[in-house]
Amino acid sequence: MDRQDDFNVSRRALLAGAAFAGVLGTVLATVPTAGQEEAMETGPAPDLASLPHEKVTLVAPPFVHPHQQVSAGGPRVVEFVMTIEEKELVIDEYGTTVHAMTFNGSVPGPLMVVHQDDYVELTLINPDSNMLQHNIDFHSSTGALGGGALTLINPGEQVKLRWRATRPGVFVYHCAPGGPMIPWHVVSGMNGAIMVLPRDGLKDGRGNPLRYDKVYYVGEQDFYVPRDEEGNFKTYESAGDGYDDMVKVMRTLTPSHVVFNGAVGALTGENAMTSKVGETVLIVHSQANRDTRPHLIGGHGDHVWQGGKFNNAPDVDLETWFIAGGSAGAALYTFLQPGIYAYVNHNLIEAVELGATAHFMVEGEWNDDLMVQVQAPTPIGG
Ligand SMILES: [Cu+2]
Repeated sequence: MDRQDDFNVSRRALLAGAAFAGVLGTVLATVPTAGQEEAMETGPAPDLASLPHEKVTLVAPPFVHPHQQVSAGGPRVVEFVMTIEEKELVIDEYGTTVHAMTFNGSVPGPLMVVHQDDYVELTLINPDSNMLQHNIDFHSSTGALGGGALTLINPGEQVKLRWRATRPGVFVYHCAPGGPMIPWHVVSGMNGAIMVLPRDGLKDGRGNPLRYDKVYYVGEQDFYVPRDEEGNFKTYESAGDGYDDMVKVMRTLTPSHVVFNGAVGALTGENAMTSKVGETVLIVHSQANRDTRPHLIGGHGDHVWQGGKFNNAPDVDLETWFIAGGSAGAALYTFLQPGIYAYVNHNLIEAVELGATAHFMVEGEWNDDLMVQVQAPTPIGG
């Protein structure tokens, strides 16, 4: 078998997931049969012709596309397009490279924003330049494996899915092409989040409106990069070539990297998020695979939806909040002091050794009432 044949076999095997079929594959296989597809097509199609349609252009995290916090009218059909990109990504300062699988080229994929009761209409494109079959499972949607059963596409295909955003909150979406492919694609970067705002905007637990001046989306990603005998991170010709080694690392449940926005340092230094004293920032934080615990060093969570669901009253004045693996959370904070704030996963080993650290660069006037250095460091007794 020459190299080209080898490539073709591995491509076909990966597309079908056949090379990795196991118990999980049987349990979680998502490829619908014709009968299953028919069974899913129940209920009257909504009459959407009279509703306003809005095309939204997605932007790469940590930024978020422009949107209204309070909806000006009734439900809309919000149209998004996402292109799946399999691409090499450098994930740390040592040049460690992975074959990432991405929604729209970024890890995480872009944050989508709609309002409760809007229809989300997504065109998902899997270009022919990709090697693998992909789909999308929206945790915020209802039915058909979160859309996963209706969106499974091969390279060279596109699909359009529509679902109604009935529950307000921040929710994860991720690729889930069946069996062992599911965790592999998710920990290769194929996840993101959607924010479904209440039509009349966010509220505290007493019905008072809460607004933000700025929103940032921080997607946390665990990577499982195999090492060679000398302990150096390995690189592979293709995602498929690295599959067996990567699964061995994945099964240790010990990530080699835990990062924000796809790479160590992607949100620090020159890439820091910015704010000003007096500005209120909403931080949406997702983790599609693993528990995490965000903490803003030197600040707080004024109002935090730890579970990420806006029908629940937010917690107030939190020091650290919990986001369960496979979910997103949202924290609102008004900066009160200038300076550089580290925003971390407060498992500090993951923050400092594995990469889960971001920075906020905050401008403004220092408030001595909140904190002051009463005496500079001097010799003891001086
Ligand atoms: Cu995928």
